[in-house]
Amino acid sequence: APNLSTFLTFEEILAYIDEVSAAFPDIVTVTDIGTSTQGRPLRVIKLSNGPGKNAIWFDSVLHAREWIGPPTALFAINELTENLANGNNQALLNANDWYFLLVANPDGYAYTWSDDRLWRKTRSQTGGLCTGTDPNRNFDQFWNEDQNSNTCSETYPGANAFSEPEAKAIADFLLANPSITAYVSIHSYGKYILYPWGHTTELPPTVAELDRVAQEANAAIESVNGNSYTVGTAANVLYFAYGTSHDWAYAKANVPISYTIELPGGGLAGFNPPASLIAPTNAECWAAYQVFAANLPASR
Ligand code: 0X9
Ligand code: ZN
Repeated sequence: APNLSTFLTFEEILAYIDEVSAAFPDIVTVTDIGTSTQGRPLRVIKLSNGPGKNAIWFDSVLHAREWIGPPTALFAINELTENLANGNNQALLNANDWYFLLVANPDGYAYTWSDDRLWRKTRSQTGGLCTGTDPNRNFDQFWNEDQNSNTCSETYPGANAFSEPEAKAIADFLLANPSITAYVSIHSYGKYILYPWGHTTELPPTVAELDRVAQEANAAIESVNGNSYTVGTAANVLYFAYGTSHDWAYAKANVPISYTIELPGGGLAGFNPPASLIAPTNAECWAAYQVFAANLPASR
């Protein structure tokens, strides 16, 4: 089982992926969908017990400092492998496939362990004064509509769309795998369930469905610890952002169920909660992740 009593380094997360894939070879497939700027694998773990199913995708720590995300994905993986006998977990695995990119920005994540706990961006050279691009501003839909060319900005979108291999790898994989009909990007912090659009306050064509599923997910969250997340379009309930992954997945990969979830904060800066927050967050997130998975379209 993964160690969920503490935060895990990139290497520890890779070691757990090895462990679970060795223990459950009939269920687990491991694929490197790309390589980070500094050469780290973008390693995806797929859980499946049969062909021909639609799938839900999760990524975490696209923003390096948002450490509370990976534990929630590790918890889900554990439920769908080691804990299959518990509750309805077998039914969840029978119903659809599950993909997890646990460390979407491994260079940044490693840097938050070694140098700067609050680093957010990638670690690529920009050619400008500062290092790093925001991978969640680097997707090629609505990219850089706010015309941000400041390399020192925490939301620097890159010299061009998909300059970052971390963003490009997610996009290529979603396009190559149309069975993925739900996209969930796990972030922190603030307790939000956000859906498109983030680049405009206009509502997306399927807002009724996106809102229904998000409200249901929030109701599931509320029933666990009493926390309540704010639900709505990203631009309306949080702020504008351009070139984000959830807008891209919805608009360019035609993924109908597309969310960014902002988990609870903690610690001085909000991004460094104590390890004691892992267990309650895992419990409420697992409730929400099941709701997302239960709402995959039958086909598309
Ligand atoms: O700014 C982001 O990329 C996300 N928030 S975070 O604090 N984790 O950095 C929110 C992205 C959601 N989309 C929009 N707000 N448009
Ligand atoms: Zn984030």
